[in-house]
Amino acid sequence: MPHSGQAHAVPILHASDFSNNIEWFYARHAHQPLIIRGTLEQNPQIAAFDRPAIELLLRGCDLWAYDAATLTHGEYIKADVLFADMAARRMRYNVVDHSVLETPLADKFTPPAFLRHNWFVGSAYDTNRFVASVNCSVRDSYSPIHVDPYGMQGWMCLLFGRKRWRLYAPEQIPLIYDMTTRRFFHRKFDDPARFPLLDMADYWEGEIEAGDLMYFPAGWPHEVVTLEESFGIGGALVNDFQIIESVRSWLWEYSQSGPGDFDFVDFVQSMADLRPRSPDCAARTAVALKQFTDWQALPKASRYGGAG
Ligand SMILES: O=C(O)CCC(=O)C(=O)O
Ligand SMILES: [Fe+2]
Repeated sequence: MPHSGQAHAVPILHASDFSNNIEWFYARHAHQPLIIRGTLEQNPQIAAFDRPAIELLLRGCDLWAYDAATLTHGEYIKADVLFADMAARRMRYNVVDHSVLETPLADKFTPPAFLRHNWFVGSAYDTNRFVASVNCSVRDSYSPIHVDPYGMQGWMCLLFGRKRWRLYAPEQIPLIYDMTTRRFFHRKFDDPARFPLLDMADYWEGEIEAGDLMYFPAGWPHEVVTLEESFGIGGALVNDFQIIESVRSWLWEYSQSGPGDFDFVDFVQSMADLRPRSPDCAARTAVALKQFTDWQALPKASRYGGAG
């Protein structure tokens, strides 16, 4: 009998468990997904926002929205259209990475201290847009398995609603990914017979609701079901605590689909020079960058599996 994958519950912690101790967060907890309660207590400006308040605040905004069933086909829509859809229970759009900077929410939410050491903040590249995003999902939206780009760590804090997350450690990727099409298993559209190793994948599962923050480490594929219409703020970060994992994940992404919008390695190098957190962090960054130079030194055919 092939062994079947193990299901784990995402551990639940309280924001005060690490208070401002970022070293403790990364050393003790951040190697796996976490649900962190109590984040909104530190954000009274936004904690009081309910559905009508959000609707009022975003009225007239253009939001970057994906197809709610597939997380593909992005386009700009009016927030008013999205809220009308929510009221009518139409399932067309899922807003998951519209930058907060383009909304009146920009100054209203501060990520918890343990997530604020983030090289995306104020870098010389156009990375500020990744720091925080609006998430606005109609009920039953489904984001199929994907890895966030650039080996980003991620988080999402809900103001209202409910979402169920399933996350996979990076080493599970070969079980849930089709090398021939370079795509992850899509639970709604793919025949599981094409993914014979799928049931062997270990995963972590957890639900978040108002006031909960889901955190996941660099390079972890994930899928998300919106169980009730939801609104939240999400964010992405890269820093020297997980820079080895970030560069490894980005190299994988690069080998599958190209380098992306900006020179990630140049970005890592410049931030490593500007913002080393500690000698340990500087050493980790050196290891991370060596992964890249070693890879670059390979013949092109082996870098791209012969297809690039
Ligand atoms: O909420 C969703 O549907 C997807 C969220 C997600 O993938 C993310 O925040 O990285
Ligand atoms: Fe994601």
